[in-house]
Amino acid sequence: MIDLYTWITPNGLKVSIALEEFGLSYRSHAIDITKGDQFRQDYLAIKPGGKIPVIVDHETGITLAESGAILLYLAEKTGRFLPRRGAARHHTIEWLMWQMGGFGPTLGHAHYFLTYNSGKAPFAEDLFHRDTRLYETLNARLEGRDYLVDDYSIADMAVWPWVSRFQRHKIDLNAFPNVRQWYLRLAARPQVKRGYAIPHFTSEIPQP
Ligand SMILES: N[C@@H](CCC(=O)N[C@@H](CS)C(=O)NCC(=O)O)C(=O)O
Repeated sequence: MIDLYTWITPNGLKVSIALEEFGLSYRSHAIDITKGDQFRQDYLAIKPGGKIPVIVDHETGITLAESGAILLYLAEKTGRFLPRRGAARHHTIEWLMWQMGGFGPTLGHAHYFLTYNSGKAPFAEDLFHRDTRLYETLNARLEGRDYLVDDYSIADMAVWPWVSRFQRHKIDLNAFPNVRQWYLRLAARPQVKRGYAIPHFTSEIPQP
C-alpha cells in the first residue's frame, strides 16, 4: 500500500495519474496548499519544507518527494512505462528532465503572472508568455509520434498535467496540432481521467 500526499496541481496530478496507470494500491491524502496544510506539523514531519507530492511506500519503507523521482521509482518498482535499457530509456529520462527542469517551472511562473497576477508585472508576463514557446518544442517532438518516446511512458505522464493547464498559459492548443492530438489521446485514457480527480474531483479535463 502506498500513501500519496497530494493536491490538485500538475505536480500532484502526475503522481496520481501514474499510480492509476501502474495499477498500484494507494490511498490519497489531500494537502490543501491554498489553506496551508503543507505547513502542519504532522505533514512537515513527512516532508520537511512542506511541498506536495510525497509518497510513502509501506512495502519498501521508502518515503519519496519530487514528482520526477517518484515516477522513476514507480517505474522501477513495477518494471513498466520506462524501458529497461537502450536509447528509449535515455530519451524517456531526457523528456522527464525536460519537464522537471523547464516545461513545469516555466509554466508554473506563467500561471503565476499571466493568470493569478495579471496586470501587475508586464515584464514578467511578457517573459513567461514568450517562454510558452516550449509548446513549440513539444509540438516538434510529437511530429509523427503518438508519444514522447516510442511507447507511452512516465515522460508523457509528467508532461500531460502541465498541458492540461493550457488555458492558464493563454495557449490556444489548436495552434499546436501535434500537442493537441497527443493531449486528447491521453485524456481519453480511463487511468488519466481517474488520476485527474485525485485528491478530489474539480472539473472535467479541459478540452481545446
Ligand atoms: N519539484 C517539485 C515541486 C513541488 C512543488 O512545488 N509543489 C507545490 C505544488 S505543485 C507545492 O507544494 N506548493 C506549496 C508551497 O510551496 O507552499 C516536484 O516536482 O515535486
